[in-house]
Amino acid sequence: MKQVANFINGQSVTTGNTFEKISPVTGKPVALIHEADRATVDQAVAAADAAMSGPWGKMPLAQRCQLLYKIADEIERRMDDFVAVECEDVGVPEAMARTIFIGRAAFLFRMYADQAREHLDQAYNFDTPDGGRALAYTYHRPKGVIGAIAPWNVPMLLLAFKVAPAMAAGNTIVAKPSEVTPQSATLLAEVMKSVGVPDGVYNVVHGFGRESAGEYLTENKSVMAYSFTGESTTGAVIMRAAATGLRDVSLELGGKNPAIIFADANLDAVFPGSSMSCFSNTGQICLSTERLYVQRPIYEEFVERLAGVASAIKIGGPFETGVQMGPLVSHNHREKVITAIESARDEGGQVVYGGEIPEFGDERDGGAFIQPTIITGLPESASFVRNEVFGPVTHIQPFDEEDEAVHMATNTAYGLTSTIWTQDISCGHRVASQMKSGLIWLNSWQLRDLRAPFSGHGLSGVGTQGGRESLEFFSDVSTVTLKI
Ligand code: NAD
Ligand code: 6OH
Repeated sequence: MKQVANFINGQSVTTGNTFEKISPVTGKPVALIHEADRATVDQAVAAADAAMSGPWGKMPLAQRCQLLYKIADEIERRMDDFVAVECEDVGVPEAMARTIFIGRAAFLFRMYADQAREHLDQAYNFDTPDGGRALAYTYHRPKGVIGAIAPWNVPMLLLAFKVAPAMAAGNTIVAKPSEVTPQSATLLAEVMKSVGVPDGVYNVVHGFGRESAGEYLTENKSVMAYSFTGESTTGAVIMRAAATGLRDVSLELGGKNPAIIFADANLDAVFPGSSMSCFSNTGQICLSTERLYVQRPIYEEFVERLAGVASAIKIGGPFETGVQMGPLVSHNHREKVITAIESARDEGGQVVYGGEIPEFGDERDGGAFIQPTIITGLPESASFVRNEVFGPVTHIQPFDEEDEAVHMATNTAYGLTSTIWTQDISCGHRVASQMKSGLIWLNSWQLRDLRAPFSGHGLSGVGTQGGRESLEFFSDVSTVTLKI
């Protein structure tokens, strides 16, 4: 079987301890992953630390940026290889892997190269109290070794959100991909090597969280900051570990994202938009919508039509013609989603569509598939309405007045994204101004300029990602002031 090794100081590093990567499409093992023990993780951090004092640490910004461009080019040249491993690991339809998972990841390496040149240093001249002038300018220095701990839902893109700005700002990296999706981070190591990134700048360690590579990485005090994407509870554990030595954290965490659909909305746009926001990547996108609030005059029609859209979604493996939705990422995760749907039934919810495991009559029956699922009739206090499920599930609730919708939409400890559908521009902006979330969409979903800031409020995160914001996180800044 295919073996996936760690990557340290430019070399593949195998360990005596392997675990299986199981296909979410068939349930069969597809690769053996070499789990890093504490000594292997420490070796990766030491390599990253040493690389800060090597050619990388002395490389001028412009040259670093040229390397980032080459990485983007090489990712695109090897697009088919990346798409193959993301499809194998996640089970996502090929077209989505190509455009979002890998296409956007390549884009990020170019974007951060441009942004680093534009934003890293600033200068101000100003009046002094004695009537003279002074000049203040900044140095942005890399923080050092960055621990990049990534989730399984959009593996390459979410890793690139960390690695590209961290490298643009001159840092070195130890990446810990999810144990469920280990392959694209390892393929990225091949890219780094082939374009001439100095050894030790980008390292990969494989393994789990607790008592494995993730925890060992958070316990190594030579790591100066952690960029983490994953569950809110894991974020809290990492923040606690990073407090030792006062190391910095950037946390992109879970969500329970609402959409408010007003009766005047353009329904021709709302249905494809809502279907995408609830079901694309099998609901496993942090930006996904799990709560829909629909104004009463269109509520009945809306539920019926969305159920129709959900029932027409073609479910299957990544490379099947016309497939729109793949499996969940793993059988473990499907158990969690099924448990959440059962809890919704127990709490009085009606499953309007879905909730079942589809039958194919072939090897896909061994996979982790589930139907897109629409539920109605739950109180706001129900666990299904309050807690993130992270599957192709949504709850639809009617509302009468704007204030009521705003109240229900914001009645959550999370604050990642909100979506508003209305043709009344004033209403749209009024409601947007009251949403407590990092991203707010009006009449669209997932439309992003990746230079724009993105932060999670409340349980959804700590810190802000974006062009300038990410570069700031990965830098230590000094201000030099000179009296002229
Ligand atoms: P997770 O928290 O289980 O795991 C994320 C990563 O952390 C994995 O690499 C895992 O091995 C590692 N990890 C787990 N425990 C650890 C520990 N104690 N110490 C160090 N590392 C540890 O999350 P997941 O299940 O992989 O991802 C799904 C979650 O991620 C969802 O909650 C989703 O909302 C969230 N997410 C958020 C965003 C965002 O931008 N806000 C984006 C994508 C996913
Ligand atoms: C978290 O899952 C974020 C995903 C981001 C995107 O899919 C995107 O396209 O920006």
